[in-house]
Amino acid sequence: MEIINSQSINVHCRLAFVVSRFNEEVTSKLLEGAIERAKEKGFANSDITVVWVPGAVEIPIAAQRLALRRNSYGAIICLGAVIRGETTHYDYVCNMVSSGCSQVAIHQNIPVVFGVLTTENEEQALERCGGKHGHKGKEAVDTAIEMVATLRRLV
Ligand code: INI
Repeated sequence: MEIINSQSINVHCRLAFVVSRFNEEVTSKLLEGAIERAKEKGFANSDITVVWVPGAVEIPIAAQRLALRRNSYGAIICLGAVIRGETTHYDYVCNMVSSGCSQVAIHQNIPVVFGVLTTENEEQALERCGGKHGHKGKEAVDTAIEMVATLRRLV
């Protein structure tokens, strides 16, 4: 029996973050926690690239460009916050960012971690970046590391 389970296996690679500026109060917290977790896991500043984009809709094209820098990054971590209360095109924004990120992952063969919050209001978003619902930025880094380790074994 072959079982591949790379949970809590550490890896070394470079990490790229794409972060949207829309709802920056939330996304800056996502990024701060994510970088903190990466440092805890042994990543140095020189291992980390951060690209800011205007909104969640712009995340996939930046992720795609990063993926096209072949073998530069083990994973691309996308961080954003789409809040229904502030937009009438919430569903369009959610669909564009989620399907765009998964297309980059599949077509460019690189883990693209979806750390984009989709919530009804800002309070729910803040609860997910260091509040009672944990920290989705930190979880995104954990997911990235596990997927890099797993995919290294699936060659
Ligand atoms: N972008 C977000 O990241 N979050 C939002 O909640 C949001 N709202 O509310 O509209 C949002 N809109 C901007 C969008 O991502 C694009 O930047 C814009 O449509 C230009 O393409």
